Amino acid sequence: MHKAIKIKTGDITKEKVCAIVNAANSSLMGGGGVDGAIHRAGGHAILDACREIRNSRYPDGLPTGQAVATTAGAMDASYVIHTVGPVFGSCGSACETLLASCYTTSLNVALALGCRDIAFPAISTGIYGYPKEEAARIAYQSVKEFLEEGQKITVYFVFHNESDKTVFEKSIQGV
Ligand code: AR6
Repeated sequence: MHKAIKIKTGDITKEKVCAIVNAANSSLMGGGGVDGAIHRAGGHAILDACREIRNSRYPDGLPTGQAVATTAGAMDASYVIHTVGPVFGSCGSACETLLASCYTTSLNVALALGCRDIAFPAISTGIYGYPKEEAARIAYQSVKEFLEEGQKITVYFVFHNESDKTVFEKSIQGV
């Protein structure tokens, strides 16, 4: 395990880190899963900021694999970084690249904001149906490679329950 990578269980909305990542959809207008939890915990300031981003930068929606930052509103984190994971089965072999891009693009956005720590949920593994084992390998590999380039940021993988955490830990053995 890379020393700047930490794995834990919990509710990502409670993380006291510079940036938490949201597994959003391209509308940026909220949804279920972790997206719903983040908007509920952070309050309307997040939706207001997302509307502004849609109007100014992404009138057609945030493309899959990209990431943008907003305030974290009432949460302890300073920022929410919204990224759009691939819907499993919708993009063939490109899905892997797109999922890896969610992690690396979010990390670059966090660094540009001056963040030295960031928390990720398991992007695309809920409503978007990505197999957890495969998503784990892609997530870990992309973050590990990013850190090996010398970037200084601590990365938390936050799982909603113990069994998802165990699947992740087993899946990244040998990666
Ligand atoms: N803290 C940490 N992880 C969580 C939390 C939480 N509070 N809540 C859920 N998870 P999902 P997706 C885990 O479905 O698959 C939304 O409607 C959950 O157990 O939130 O990328 C968006 O608007 C799962 O492992 O995201 C999009 O339309 C992981 O977060 C769509 O869902 C991701 O599950 C995105 O689907």
